[in-house]
Amino acid sequence: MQTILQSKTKTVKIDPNGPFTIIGEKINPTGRKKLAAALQEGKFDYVRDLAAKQIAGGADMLDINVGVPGLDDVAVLPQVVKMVGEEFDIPICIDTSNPQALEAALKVAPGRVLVNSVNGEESSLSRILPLVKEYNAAVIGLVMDENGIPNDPEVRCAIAEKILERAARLGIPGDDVVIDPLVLTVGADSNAAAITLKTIELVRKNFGVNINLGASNVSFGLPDRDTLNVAFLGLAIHAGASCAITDPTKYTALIKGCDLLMGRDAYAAKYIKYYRTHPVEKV
Ligand code: THG
Repeated sequence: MQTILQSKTKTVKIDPNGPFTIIGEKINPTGRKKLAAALQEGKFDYVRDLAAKQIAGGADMLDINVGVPGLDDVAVLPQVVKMVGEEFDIPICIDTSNPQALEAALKVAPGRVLVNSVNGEESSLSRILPLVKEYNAAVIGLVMDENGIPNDPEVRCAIAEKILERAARLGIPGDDVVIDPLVLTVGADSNAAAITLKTIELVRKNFGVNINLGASNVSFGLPDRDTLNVAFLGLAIHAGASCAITDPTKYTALIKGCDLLMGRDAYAAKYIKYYRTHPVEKV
């Protein structure tokens, strides 16, 4: 199972057997007032800056989310996707729940994009999947539906199966559906990460498809988020995740380390190459 994404000239392959694919999370105005203001004013220099910094840090792809209350995402999402697609040579993950904004962005995105996301709700399946097919994209499937996000990993897995079946009916193969087992903060429910880790294992065993996580969700509302984010990424990678929407400016070294420790980096070549270009400062 390989999910193949493209930018102007580059190809990224998400593969269950690694190396792990890093999707930069920072073009997302949730909790970022400066970005929210810049998007509302149509000033994209700060977006450029966030794209450049994440690519320098080691991002393989960039997630683009312009979700600010009151902002016209049908107009702004395609503008930002077009700008990033033209000025940076890196595949894009379009992060919106609005099918109209998604279609407007798909029309102007270069290469082959990852649509973030569809879920098990009928309204989502029937509106998002046909767009994925029409624009020859790949898609992230969230394991939630009309009843919300189930606590039982088996029930999350059943929603993954439903999404995969509905995609297959439209001719979208399992290679092009990346399942997101969903992680919520352990600040609200201390079992949240354990449920997600179990779901990763089940989805991987039952379907063999690629698995994505919005990894930084795990630590919302808690102190020292970096420690939790790093620990969770390590556990999720070992459990079988193949990509994450995360912060490449902080966690790329950890991810390269996990690839090496899991026997996916011959002669430690990628780990050492990353270290040479991103030396660790001594205290
Ligand atoms: N699954 C999928 N897509 C997703 C999520 C998911 N997209 C959105 C989100 N969850 C993943 N992206 C982020 C982006 C930023 C943060 C968390 C998850 C974050 N931001 C800081 C905050 O809000 O405090 C602020 C920014 C910063 O300091 O860098 O934590 O689960 N498919």
